[in-house]
Amino acid sequence: MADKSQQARPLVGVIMGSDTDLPVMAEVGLTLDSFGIPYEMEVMSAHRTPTRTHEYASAAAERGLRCIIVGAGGAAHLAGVVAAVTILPVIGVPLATSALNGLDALLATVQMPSGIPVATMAIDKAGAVNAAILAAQIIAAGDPAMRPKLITHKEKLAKSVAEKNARLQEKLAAEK
Ligand code: RP5
Repeated sequence: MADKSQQARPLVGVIMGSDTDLPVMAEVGLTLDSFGIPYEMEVMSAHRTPTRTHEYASAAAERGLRCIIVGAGGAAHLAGVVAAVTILPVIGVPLATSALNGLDALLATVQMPSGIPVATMAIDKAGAVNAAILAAQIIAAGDPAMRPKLITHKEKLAKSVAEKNARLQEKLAAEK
């Protein structure tokens, strides 16, 4: 996936603990692309590159990012560590990269102490997609141009369910 920083100033930081997280975290990029939101993407680790993580998180707000999406698996401390040093909203995506299938990452990401929130998504793909949609909603709070895109997104979802229901009704009618 291309780093969008060359095309437009990134509004969303997307970081992950390892390149092994990329197959799922690529969904964040695809969804941000669908909303036309410029982003940057980087691998860094709360445990393996703590200094880089601290530098990135502490500079993010001043660089103009509006929120940071963080994917990590296992003992997933990355989102919490980032949230500790930025005033930006932090969205955590727990990843099923360990023997515990993401339950470990979910609990590590969601169970933040009072005072340091991490908006924690579902494990893996649904969480990655929803993280990007939540980022769009955060941006829309201060950018009215984003709002029609979110309305269109909801309309597409409703249309797809209506189509599924129509297919089900046809099938049931044919079986009678
Ligand atoms: C976490 O450990 C990463 O987010 C990844 O999900 C997991 C395994 O990383 P690798 O050992 O594959 O680099 O920090």
